[in-house]
Amino acid sequence: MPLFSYLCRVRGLHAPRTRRDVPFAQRPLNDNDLVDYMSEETFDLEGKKQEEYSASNIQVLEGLEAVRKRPAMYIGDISVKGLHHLVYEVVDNSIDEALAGFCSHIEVAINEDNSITVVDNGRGIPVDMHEKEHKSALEVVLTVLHAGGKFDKGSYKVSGGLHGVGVSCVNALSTYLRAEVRRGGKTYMQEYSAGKPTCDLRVIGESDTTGTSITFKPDSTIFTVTVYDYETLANRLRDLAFLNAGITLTLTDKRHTDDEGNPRSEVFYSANGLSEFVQYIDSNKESLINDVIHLNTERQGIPVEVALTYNSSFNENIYSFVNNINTIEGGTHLTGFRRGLTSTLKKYAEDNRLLEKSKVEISSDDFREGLTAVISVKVMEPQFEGQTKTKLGNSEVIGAVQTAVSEALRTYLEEHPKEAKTIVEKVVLAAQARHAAYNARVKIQRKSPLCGGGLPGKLADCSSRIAEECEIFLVEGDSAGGTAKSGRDRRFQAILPLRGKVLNVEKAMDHKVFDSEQITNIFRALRVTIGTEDDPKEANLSKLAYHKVIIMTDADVDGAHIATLLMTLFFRRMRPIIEKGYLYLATPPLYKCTKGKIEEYCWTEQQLQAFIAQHGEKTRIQRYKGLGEMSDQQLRDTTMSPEHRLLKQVQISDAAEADRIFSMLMGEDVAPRRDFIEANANYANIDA
Ligand code: 0RA
Repeated sequence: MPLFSYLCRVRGLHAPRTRRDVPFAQRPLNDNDLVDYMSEETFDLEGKKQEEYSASNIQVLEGLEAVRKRPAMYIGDISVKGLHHLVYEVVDNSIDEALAGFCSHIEVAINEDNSITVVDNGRGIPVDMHEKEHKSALEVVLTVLHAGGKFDKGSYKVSGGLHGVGVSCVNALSTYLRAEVRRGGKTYMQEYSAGKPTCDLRVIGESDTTGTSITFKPDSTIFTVTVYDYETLANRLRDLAFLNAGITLTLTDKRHTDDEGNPRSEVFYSANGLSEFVQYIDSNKESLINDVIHLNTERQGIPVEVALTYNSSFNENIYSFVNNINTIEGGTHLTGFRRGLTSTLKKYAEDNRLLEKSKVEISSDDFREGLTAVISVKVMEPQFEGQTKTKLGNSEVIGAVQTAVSEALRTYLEEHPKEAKTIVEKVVLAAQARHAAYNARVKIQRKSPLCGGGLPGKLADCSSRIAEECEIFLVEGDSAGGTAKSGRDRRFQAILPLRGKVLNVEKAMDHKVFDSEQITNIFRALRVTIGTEDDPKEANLSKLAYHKVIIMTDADVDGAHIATLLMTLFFRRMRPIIEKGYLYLATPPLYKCTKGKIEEYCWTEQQLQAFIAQHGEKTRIQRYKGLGEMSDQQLRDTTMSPEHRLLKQVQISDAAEADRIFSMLMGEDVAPRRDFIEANANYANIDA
């Protein structure tokens, strides 16, 4: 497997979504490839389709049959994300029990058959008879939609997955579910299949402890992927440990054992919550101040926890959560945080006459350069808005976060004048750099304006102007670029050849980025502008000409490096392109095998061996060292044409983890990079 696909798939930034569109060729698929069949089969919760199914429809289709009929409506999708969502749904119930003060340990196990067991030491789900339903409370929780919080009205139930649908949905979507409750001196058990009980609730033993254990096996007739990804679950449990200080979460993978027979296992625990979260995120960066500013309080009945620090980079890095849900699109809590930060820092700097020597005007972005922060609020009735329903809308949260941040920050600045001065100096530098970048940009745009004939000379554009169907290949090297040009379908495929190394934007300041011809060519080809007066860092995609941006590099170490540099460029400067799912990696084959008239392309060593085993001796094996070795027709057939190619979609599953990895891979410090590559060397098939 090429180095880059490992780097971006298994860790924070991964490219798991492969399109099933290579019928004739063998493809590099194995259990670890998180295959997704999203486009046709998945029902999209967001967007237009949702409107067709209003609340009234849900009531008509009452019961768990509705969940089985329209699973994506309840858990988002039926592929990788939805599969992992089932685990979060069960764990969230245990987190609620912990937040209520009754549970301290939550254990998650991936069993050998890819079923999941979640065990907690809470009070145990009640097992007494529920009057109205004529069922045990446990059975109601497991078989009635949204029944989760019914018994505990007074409790503070705020944890909950994005869709907050409850454990009954998990039951509906599992071929098998077993619940064990330890409570009142006894152990109770009941089993289910597809949401229906297969036996009565019964006592199976005694117990001097309390707690709940849920084992479930996702239904493979519903989910397109049924193999759990360790890293994905580990990242979520790590987040939960930081977000809920004091709770111990463990993850055990029983599918793989080491030489001594021990399964892979990790414990996630944080005594200091967000303070440690921020340190973890910045662990590969050079810090600017030694402290993490941490506040944990309640304003207007809203629990607010914030931690922040500064590093020497030029990136702003804020992660926000509402009820333990990562609010990728931000919202009112983020607004409150920014206002509190800007106004307090500005006032401190003015009062102490620290801004006088800066000759440039300071904008609010300047206060956030090098900032890493995590914001976590708990809101009783959150209103989620935005494209992916991950933007908090509750307006009362603005003031709560703003005052909490202002007070804590003011106190910190007053008590730490040395650190305060360091931060303000960084802000002033950011303002000066921004002005320098602006000037550099004006210069470039005068030379070759972005709009009106400002396309780079090397771009071989496509003829269609419908962005939704257009693709651009960013191709390593002029010669491969030439092959790609003759192999493409010029109606909707554009080619931009890239010569030499791409600037590492992780280390470069803005004006250097806009000085790089390579990078400005990419911006101009895509018709992405960056740095308007209103929002100097935000990429503007309103004129984006292609909805597929495909990185096509050689399948060797250099190619992997170029792909990583390009992904860094998109991650740091055009993140919305990744978030919208527009960034892809092409996967050229490694071999072409020929036996008589039979021709097959191979992407892995295993496929090659399989071909040799099947066809015996006298097979001709052609090893592709680079894109340039393929003819235009071969490149089209294997890598470019939508009928046959395999594209990996680059996704950000966990922005904080992706940030850490990019900082490490692309930053100054060599040691952690070497450790990472060594640790993953068995995955990274570095070519001889
Ligand atoms: C409602 C009431 C009580 C416990 C729970 C729910 C509960 C649910 C889950 C789900 C996973 N683990 C859980 N642990 C507890 C207890 C009410 C009482 O004991 O008075």
